[in-house]
Amino acid sequence: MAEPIRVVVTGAAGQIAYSLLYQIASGAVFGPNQPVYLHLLDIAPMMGVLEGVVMELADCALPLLAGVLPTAKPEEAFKDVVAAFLVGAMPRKEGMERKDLLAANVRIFKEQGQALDKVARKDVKVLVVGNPANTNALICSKYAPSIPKENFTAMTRLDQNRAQSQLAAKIGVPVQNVKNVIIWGNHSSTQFPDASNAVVNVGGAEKSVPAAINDDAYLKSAFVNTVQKRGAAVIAARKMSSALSAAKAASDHMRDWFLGSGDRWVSMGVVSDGSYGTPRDVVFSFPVTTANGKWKIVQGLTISDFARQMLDNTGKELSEEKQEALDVCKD
Ligand code: NAX
Repeated sequence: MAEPIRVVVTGAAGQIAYSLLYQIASGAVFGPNQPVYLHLLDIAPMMGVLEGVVMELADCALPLLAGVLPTAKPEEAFKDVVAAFLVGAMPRKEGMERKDLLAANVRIFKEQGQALDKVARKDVKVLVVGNPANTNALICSKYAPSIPKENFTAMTRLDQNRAQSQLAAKIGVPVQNVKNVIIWGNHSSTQFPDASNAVVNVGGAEKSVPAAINDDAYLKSAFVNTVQKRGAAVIAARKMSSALSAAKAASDHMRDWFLGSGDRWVSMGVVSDGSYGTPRDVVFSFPVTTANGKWKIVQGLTISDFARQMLDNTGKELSEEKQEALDVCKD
């Protein structure tokens, strides 16, 4: 058995963490031979609830769970971690403007960036789930200058999984038969779910998804809208936001980053190098491949006029969010 690795989950008393912690502690993320020491961060008023989560983790009797540290102190939570799931964030309250939500969350991620910088391992891999995820990841990285900026990512894997599932259902194949669907841009309603390079295995033969579906209007409108609005549809039905699927997506993202994506592209929000004419230095979701703990943007794809418009639109939103966030950080 390997030595245990330290992994932190923030927002550990919340609903996404409630599913995510089991996945991490059962070996679904770091593999069946890798013990984990879980650090659980939440805010002070949630320590009672967190104690219940700690009890349940013990009651799961998981062989890979080497220990649990519940805390309300970021510097304790981030000490020596190799992986950080930053799930905790301020939820939108009634009457709160988007701007106020951004300001509240940017402050949290500034403070957590500073704490990571001080006490985490320099090779820590950070996944931001808490919204606005892309801009939170950017701010976190900015305040952790001793950690490479490639180590900060934002989650768009839930959007990718939603898109893949929609396409598989439309074609009538199992979900794993569809690959290389892309989420571009922001984890928001401006995101661009793009099936133009996706491929599908139908009865043993590989086909392009646009050829298999043969309905350009569907791929440009109903498909895009369904994926963009899936989060709202889940809230309308469940009266709570996506949690089971969000936790699964966070596990997928971190597992692929640590263990490799194989022959599949995966979408991750990463600090943009300007690829595909996107704004530099915003956290933009691209198709990437991962190997040996590193991600690489898939290059050389053809961008249609429609795609260009969609990429520019979501890029513009990210540039605006970045400016607003930097203004908040000045205070
Ligand atoms: P919950 O409200 O159930 O849990 C959030 C937890 O974070 C709470 O326990 C809260 O006390 C804690 N928290 C707040 N401030 C904190 C801080 N400064 N440090 C540590 N913990 C803190 O929300 P949940 O449903 O778990 O969602 C968490 C976040 O994920 C939200 O921001 C949500 O918008 C975001 N999502 C992001 C998705 C993505 O694809 N990137 C999809 C799912 C989800 O909507």
